[in-house]
Amino acid sequence: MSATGNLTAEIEVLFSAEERNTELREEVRVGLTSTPKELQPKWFYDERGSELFETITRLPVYYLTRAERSILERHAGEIAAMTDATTLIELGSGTSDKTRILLDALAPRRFVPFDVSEVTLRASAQRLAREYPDLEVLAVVGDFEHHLPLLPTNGRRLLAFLGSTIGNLPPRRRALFLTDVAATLEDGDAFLLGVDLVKTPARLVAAYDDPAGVTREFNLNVLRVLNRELGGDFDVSAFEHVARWNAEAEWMEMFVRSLREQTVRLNALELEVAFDAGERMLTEISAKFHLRRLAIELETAGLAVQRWWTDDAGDFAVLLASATQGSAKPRKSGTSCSTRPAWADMS
Ligand code: SAH
Ligand code: AVI
Repeated sequence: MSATGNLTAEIEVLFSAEERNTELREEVRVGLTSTPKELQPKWFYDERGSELFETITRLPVYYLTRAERSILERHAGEIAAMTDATTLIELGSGTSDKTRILLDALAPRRFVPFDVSEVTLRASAQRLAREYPDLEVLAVVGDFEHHLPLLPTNGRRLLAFLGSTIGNLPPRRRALFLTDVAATLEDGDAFLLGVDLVKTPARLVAAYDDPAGVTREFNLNVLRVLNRELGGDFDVSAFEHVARWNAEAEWMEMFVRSLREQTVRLNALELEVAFDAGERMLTEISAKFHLRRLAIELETAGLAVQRWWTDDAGDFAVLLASATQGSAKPRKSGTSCSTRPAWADMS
């Protein structure tokens, strides 16, 4: 692919539909037969789920996206000067809406949006390729908990993980993810992380239980995903949306709660699942952070925070980090190792 004049994005699939389906089956079986029951939030994001998330980002009560956008608008120039990256990689990119601020400031040669949700990724990558004709857009369908070692290595890279999506990982998986990020970074690469900060429970609960009911729809949509993809017969109207602040863990929790005693069948899993009246199934945690504690967490994983910025209200933060001295890998000089796909080192 030539580096300029591209109006179409290249798409690489690391997480195929078959692998996704296998993982969905395994995770849903484990989650629905556990006590308490739970589902992984990555299954929210079918086409409808991604659209609902986009609507959430525009809700007055969902301050996260606006706060992060304001930080990027104010500091993208500084971020660009500090990183001087020629490749911007975005994990959990979704529609890459705020990322345009970084693309404008950095003017990188290549953009790599990376997401588990193939439909949304394809559409947003094509849109970006048309909007930025000089940008090489290489979209990667992958899981950021599994596929970081396969990211393209060529050029100085800025690895962005925005939106506080890191908060959707429980602490142990978050630590593993950050260790993976540190192991991925080479000399001169940087990691840009957006995180939501601890604040009053009232504001947090309002952000996850909006009066228009969009978050409710987003949450319940996961049951529709299971109905469609696993031959389920969830009666979505027999469940309600619950959002609550867990003060001890300092995270928001979303559940779907069964309104009555009922049994749900998932044909593809040959599984029948009984719900008690009032029983809750966890569908998402969304951890909220304290900056200094988070900096220590990053340090433990092998990442040194260079700078952080917050919005005027102190609601949200964006941190810039690099691999700690001695842990950054030396930069490869365009060679590819045998376990990496050829495109990963492409110039
Ligand atoms: N970064 C965007 C979108 C956040 S929504 C923003 O700041 O607004 C979370 C995104 O992460 C969704 O697009 C979802 O499909 C993606 N995602 C969730 N789990 C993932 C995983 N394990 N691997 C890759 N992408 C994932
Ligand atoms: C993507 N993620 C960071 C969002 C969050 O705030 O945890 C998903 C979301 N859940 C409910 N509203 C938005």
